[in-house]
Amino acid sequence: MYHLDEIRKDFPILQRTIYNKPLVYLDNAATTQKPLCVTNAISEMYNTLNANVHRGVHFLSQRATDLHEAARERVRSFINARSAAEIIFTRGTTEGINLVASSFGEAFLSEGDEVIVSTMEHHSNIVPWQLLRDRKGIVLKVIPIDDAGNLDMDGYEALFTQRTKLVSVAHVSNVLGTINPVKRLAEIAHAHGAKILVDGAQSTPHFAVDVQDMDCDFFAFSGHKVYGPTGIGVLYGKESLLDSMPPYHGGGEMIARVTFEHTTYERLPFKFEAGTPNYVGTHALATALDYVSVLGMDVISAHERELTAYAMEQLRSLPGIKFFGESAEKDAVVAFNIADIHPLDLGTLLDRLGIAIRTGHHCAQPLMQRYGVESMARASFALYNTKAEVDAFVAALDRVRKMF
Ligand code: 7TS
Repeated sequence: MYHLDEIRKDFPILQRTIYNKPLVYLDNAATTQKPLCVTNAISEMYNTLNANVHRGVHFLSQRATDLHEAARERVRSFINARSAAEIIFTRGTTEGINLVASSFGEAFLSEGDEVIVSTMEHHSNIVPWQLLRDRKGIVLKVIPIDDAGNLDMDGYEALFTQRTKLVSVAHVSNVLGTINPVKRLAEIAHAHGAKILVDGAQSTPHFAVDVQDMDCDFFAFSGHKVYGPTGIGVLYGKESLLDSMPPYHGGGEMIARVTFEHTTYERLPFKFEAGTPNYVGTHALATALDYVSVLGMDVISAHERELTAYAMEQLRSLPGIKFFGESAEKDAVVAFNIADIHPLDLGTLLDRLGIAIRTGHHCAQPLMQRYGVESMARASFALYNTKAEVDAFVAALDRVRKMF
């Protein structure tokens, strides 16, 4: 059973008010709120176990190292990777994608080689490839989408040539909520001899992910979107592929032996983890993954799907509403505009009523261009949101709409 009242007690921030109104937090795609177990894990780590990892023989360093490496194993099982050597800790999705662009790009891409992304990508899955284009002269190709927000699969397949080396796509769009058919995308990429990176920033918080089943070559996600802390994320890569790639950053932790003439590198995953890792973050992330796993990803997913469908249904009754993203495969994100009201005005007025939504281009300007708008309003749901909150949101929206 899913006891929302109990679950909400785990998130202290949900008890607070904004302008004397109960907080209705619907900006979960930007970042999720943190359960007490996660914030406790952080303070406990600093208060009782803090020491740098992988270098001390002393008790605290060894204990901190154990927790850090246990967190890696926890992440491995969460996304069902084959080996913990395939789990690289990063600062977040953005760093993971930049790592691949830099390192895979260095090893395997040369002038004229092609990388495929999609129209619905977040800027963090566009700009790293453009930087690589500036450095190396690669070609960036874009999968078109239909009006409902589905990838055009024929258009996708038509993009491949002999020069296509990598596909990099979002698992779930942070604007449209579309759940992309990543397993099929991977099959097609592999049939053309290309690798595939899946941006899991918006999938890991919402449903169970299995990197072996989807057969992606890389998978990136952010801890802070899945109830963990900021500043920690994960890049998964297939071991043989990671092995064949050069380091991303140089420094401590990533070396085997250094002389002024020559340096050899550590084995995976340390080769890609230069410098003191965010071992407090990894432990807190593992705690967050435990939290959602105990609730059950399937149960979370069912709750959020129901809430999203309910929100769409309620919103549909408002005159002048226009949705962006109406795929049959849709996750916990609802992007919309209403009549001629500027989303910024909408967001500001809703905020005064205690309701937090996101407005703007959502770091997906090419997607805004696809729909011919500058900005959208977006409500996004998490495991702790309730139907009563959706009702409050819809009522507030109706009130604001009538003011214009
Ligand atoms: N990819 C997708 C699909 C995202 O939604 C985001 C963040 C990122 C990558 C980048 O993640 P980061 O943790 O490295 O910053 N998306 C959003 C959003 O929708 N609103 O704020 C951040």
